[in-house]
Amino acid sequence: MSEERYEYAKRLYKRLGINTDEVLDKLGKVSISLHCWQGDDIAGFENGAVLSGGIAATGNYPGKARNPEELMADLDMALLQVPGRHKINLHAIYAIPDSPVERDKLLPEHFEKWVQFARDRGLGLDINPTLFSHQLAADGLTLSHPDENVRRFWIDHCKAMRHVGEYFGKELGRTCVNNVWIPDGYKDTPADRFGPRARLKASLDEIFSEQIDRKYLIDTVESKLFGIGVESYTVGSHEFYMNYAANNDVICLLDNGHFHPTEKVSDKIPSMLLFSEKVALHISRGVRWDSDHVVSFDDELKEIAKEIVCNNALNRVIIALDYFDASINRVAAWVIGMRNVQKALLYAMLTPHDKLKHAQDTGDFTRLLAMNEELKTYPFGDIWDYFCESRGVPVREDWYSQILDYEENVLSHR
Ligand code: RNT
Ligand code: ZN
Repeated sequence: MSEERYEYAKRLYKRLGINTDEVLDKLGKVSISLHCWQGDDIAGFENGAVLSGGIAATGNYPGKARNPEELMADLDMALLQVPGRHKINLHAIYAIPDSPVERDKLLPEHFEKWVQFARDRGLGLDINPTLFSHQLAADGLTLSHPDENVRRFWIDHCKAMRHVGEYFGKELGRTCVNNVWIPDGYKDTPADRFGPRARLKASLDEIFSEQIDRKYLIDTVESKLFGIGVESYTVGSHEFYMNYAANNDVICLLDNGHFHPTEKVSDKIPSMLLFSEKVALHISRGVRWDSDHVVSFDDELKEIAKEIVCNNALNRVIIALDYFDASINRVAAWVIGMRNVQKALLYAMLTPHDKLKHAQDTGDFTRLLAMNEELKTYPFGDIWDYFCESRGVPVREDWYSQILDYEENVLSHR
């Protein structure tokens, strides 16, 4: 069905110098890390701790995953609606040990079931130490805590998780990304801004001191502007981590919900690419104070994709999703975000960058604006439909009826 429309659209894009067959080939190879925590509102399998760390999933849509089996089944259902081969992003609290294990004692074997899951499906795995939802993070401080014993626990946890990540990389033959995000900060104006950052720096130095083959594990550090309850000061700010990454063998992770509302991650990407080999992203959607709405196919997402694609940086920008919406069907939330990131990448690939760049460099801004506006009504959707159809996933909103069936037959019985 969509083939006819594709052939027509293909000719239009060809006139712009774009080979859509090549584009689809390229798009099919882009791997996105799907965050497991959208499936259960970041609850994890430890049973007990409530979500903390200045983040919150709001809403109580029925059917959330309550155990590993349910979460895996939900992930399967989501991935059926998404073209391509991707990765699953795990957090330490999603370990599956036979009996409870403290976070600083977690071992690769506690994640064996995830490796099995990933291997059976040709997926990769990424990991995050969990430095929240725990009694030793109850005051909102972890790696920057003034108490050395608290810092020790979290340092050991982060070290343990690097070994888990190395194991993922070795077992699955795909480099694992280990991302450190901490909630540390203060609600009100701190007396000392320097001390906590000095302690965080020392903690990170110890965590990353062990050399692990970059073939298996890449370390990223994620900054943030503020969180609920930590409005005045965040230890792990963007300046802190950008400098830390520049001086150490780790990579900056930019979450586009973690900056001032008018500050754009799309604009940061080219600057980062000039100075470091790689940059990592948590693609999210900020709405006022919140940074975790389901990713929409909006202007900023398109700009982010443009900076990745037109700077030829698909191999240098590590793409992961990060949001948690508990007010809608959680499986649908995954599908919407994944498909939107792919659409944005496709949209960027269908843009004649050379022509637009030429207009900019020759000062022909009228042509630039005219072209950019006309491109918006090119038959991008026909290319997207064909991509879905040719990769064996539902075309357009057809995926939604599958999710509705799943909701009726599975989710509603939980
Ligand atoms: C929080 C950070 C962080 C978390 C996940 C659960 O503001 O974005 O990435 O969302 O680790
Ligand atoms: Zn994030």
